[in-house]
Amino acid sequence: MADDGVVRGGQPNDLETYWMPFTANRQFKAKPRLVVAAEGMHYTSADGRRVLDGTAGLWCVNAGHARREIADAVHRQALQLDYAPAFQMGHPAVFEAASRLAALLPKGLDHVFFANSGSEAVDTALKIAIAYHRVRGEGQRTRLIGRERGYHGVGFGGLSVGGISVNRRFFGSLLPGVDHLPSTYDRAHQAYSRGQPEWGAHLADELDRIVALHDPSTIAAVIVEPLAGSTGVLVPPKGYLERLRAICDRHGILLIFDEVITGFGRLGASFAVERFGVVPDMVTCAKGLTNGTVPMAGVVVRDGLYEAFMTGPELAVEFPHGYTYSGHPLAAAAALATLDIYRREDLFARARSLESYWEDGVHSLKGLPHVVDLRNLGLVAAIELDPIAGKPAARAFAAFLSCWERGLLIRTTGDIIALSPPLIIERKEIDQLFGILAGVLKDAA
Ligand code: PXG
Repeated sequence: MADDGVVRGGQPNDLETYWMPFTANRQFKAKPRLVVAAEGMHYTSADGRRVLDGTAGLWCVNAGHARREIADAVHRQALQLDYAPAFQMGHPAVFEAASRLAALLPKGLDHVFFANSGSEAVDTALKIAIAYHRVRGEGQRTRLIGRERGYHGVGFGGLSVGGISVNRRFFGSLLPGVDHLPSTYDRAHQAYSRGQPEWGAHLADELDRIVALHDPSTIAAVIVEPLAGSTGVLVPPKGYLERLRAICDRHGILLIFDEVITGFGRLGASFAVERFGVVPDMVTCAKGLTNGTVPMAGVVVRDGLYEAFMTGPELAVEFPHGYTYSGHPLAAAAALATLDIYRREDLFARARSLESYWEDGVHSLKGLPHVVDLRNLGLVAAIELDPIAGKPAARAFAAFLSCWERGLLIRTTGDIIALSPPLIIERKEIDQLFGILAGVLKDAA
């Protein structure tokens, strides 16, 4: 290890101690893939190769890696005010970060609760929903509705409303009183859609069935990802989100958009709220909020919800919830510097202007061996592969390893490859990305 603490070329001598998250630990430790540096669109591997980042880290480095303005802001903040108590105390940067974040969403979504991860933001939003109904005298509204194939992090709340069965099955009965909408995906009707599929708006009507079953007066909130990311990029059918909104309105049910992935320009607009023109009661976000540099997440809440809590004795804590590191000074500084970059470089519009070029790149893979679907929106794409019989996920994982060898980082889930590059990507890098992928898919056949 060099004086500056960065491992170069060598490898840490003990791979066993660290239990890696969502990783095949034994496979990784037998043949480690270490990154030691990053800049712009690229990682540097421990063996000194440049690797094109096709996934913005894990959907978070939207402005590209190693942005000096963010690093400097964090450094300055650490020297000036390293930590401020989050409860009963405040510091200026967190108030500014809240205002700047809310300003990216439509008027009315004007209050922000900070957390440190998407999982915490989701659990916070679910708790706000249930508590909101209680403070206004509808304490029986406790049910939460998620969606099959949804991902809302790994807290017990998010896991309960989530719908990825491999993530749920280890952990018992989870929260009671939860139900799930059907997934919006049906390959027979949607394969090779460019942008939003024409088919599937009617799947939102399943909410009416669930509402009738449980009685509307028992349901607190519906939570969905406007575009489902982790499960393998499911683009909402045209009209689907609009129908969900209308049904929630009819029954007094809160609608939560989990925008942990779709926020901060990923879909060529500030948020999916803007892209689709559908306004929920709460928006959860994380990842791109600080460009992945310092953990931070937020729940942006509609005025009426916040106001409902602001009653009772002035000395009382209105909502007994929060984290030691809610609105951490370093995270707030990172968020402000990140939001400055997004604005100065107009990165959300940049993503929108690249969308059709990106879309053509994605769909150029049609007809390659084992490709069964291609889908895209904004700077997101999925390539779905036919599984190897009896070996689910093996084909996509092999593609992941080949891409890594050839200098491209992709992400796979099951037999789906997901792509979500930093929004600073250039056309020639889009060509390179799909060129490497096409080669990998052809050579694997
Ligand atoms: N909600 C959504 C919609 C997410 O995508 C979370 C909540 C949880 O965030 P935290 O910060 O607790 O991880 C997420 C996270 C992938 C991948 O490759 C996706 C996520 C995380 C890691 C990998 O699809 N999404």
